[in-house]
Amino acid sequence: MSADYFAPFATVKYEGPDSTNDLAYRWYDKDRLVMGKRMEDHLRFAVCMWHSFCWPGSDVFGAGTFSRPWHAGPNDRVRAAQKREAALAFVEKLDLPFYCFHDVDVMADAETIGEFRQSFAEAVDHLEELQGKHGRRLLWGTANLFGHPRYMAGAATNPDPEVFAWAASQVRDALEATHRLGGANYVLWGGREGYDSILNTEIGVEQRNFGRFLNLVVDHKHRIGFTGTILIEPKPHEPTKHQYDFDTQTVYAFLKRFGLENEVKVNIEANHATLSGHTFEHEIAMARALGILGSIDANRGDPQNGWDTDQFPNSVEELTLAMLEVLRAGGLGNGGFNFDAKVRRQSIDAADLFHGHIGGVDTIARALLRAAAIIEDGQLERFRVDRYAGWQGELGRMIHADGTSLAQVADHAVAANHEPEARSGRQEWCENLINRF
Ligand code: XUL
Ligand code: CO
Repeated sequence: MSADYFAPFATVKYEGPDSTNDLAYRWYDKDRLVMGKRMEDHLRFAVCMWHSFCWPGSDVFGAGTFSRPWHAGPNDRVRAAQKREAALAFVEKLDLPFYCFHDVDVMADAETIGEFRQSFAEAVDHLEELQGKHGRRLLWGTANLFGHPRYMAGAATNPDPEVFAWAASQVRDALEATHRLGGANYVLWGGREGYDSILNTEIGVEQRNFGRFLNLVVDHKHRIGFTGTILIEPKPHEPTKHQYDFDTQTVYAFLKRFGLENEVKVNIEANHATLSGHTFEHEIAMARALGILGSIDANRGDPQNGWDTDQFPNSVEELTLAMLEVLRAGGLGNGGFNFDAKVRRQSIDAADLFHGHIGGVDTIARALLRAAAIIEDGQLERFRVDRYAGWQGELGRMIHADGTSLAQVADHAVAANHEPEARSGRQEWCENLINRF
């Protein structure tokens, strides 16, 4: 039985930085108060089903390398149930509060739309029971609108409205399941919403349909009384060459165009941020500035590879900068840190799943401690506030006052008749300061 798969492992506990136990947390001390809030409540960690329980360790060159019991044969009702049981037991062993899934991650394979709905409904009943048994919660649910061949040309942006309707069926069921399971958010990653060749693509039609789909989803959320947040997960390329939800700013423009900027936020993934040519912290800071920071998919890419390698986070340096932005935003609200990360293909043991997650948890926990110390120290924050202080003064207020014209602002410069005083941006001072923590 899959429940036994993790039987040799004890529940992972905080043992502090001097622990010699590989299966302990050194920095994640869930009840420790950081800036007045428990670490567990700051971070709201989640384990994802797809990488850690569904992916068999295959790549484009070779077959699955993992021999988890539920991979030994077709994904039927018995094996799907084993997988669900193992997943929730694992999250409990890690003592993390949340998990995340796509519909197809948790259910048996199905042929027809009727079987699909039936199989998913059965899975949701079981998940409800398992959440109670293992004391775990759902950070977010989603529908997989990219894996099946019917979605090869997109889901909401497919040239065929019949495919759009199939996607609507999956999202209706996944959204209602998320609601029933008490999920905190619902995610839409636009898997194949984009295109490979402009020769066969009508961007205008696809964008309009994409906006229509999102409006229908938001409307349904309100009809069923789901109070969680709908999140879009930006990604610039892969699988399609041009993904429509390129990055946070692109998503914001899309939301504005379709009147949804107060309804939908973003789920920012570290590896997607770097694929778009941004840093992870840039994407978080942008979402904060636009008021749409929702949740985070924690992982990392490989600086030498241009694709989505989805490795577990392991750089405290990098995560500190991301965590500074999260703290400046006042936290993630009902979002959290979901490990959208997978162990490497040669990491075939159950222990490797623990090492991946423990390393990610400790990296992020340590980054939280550093970021909080930087904020509490106050020097960096004071420097930034001071740099923009002019905007609180007379000229700053005049520029923003209703009725001020370009000519009035221009006349200020003419009347002042002097070069503005140059001030250092002190980048190296800032970098040195960060390194002291
Ligand atoms: C794909 C990805 C997805 C989403 C959920 O790159 O990140 O797993 O997080 O569909
Ligand atoms: Co993701």
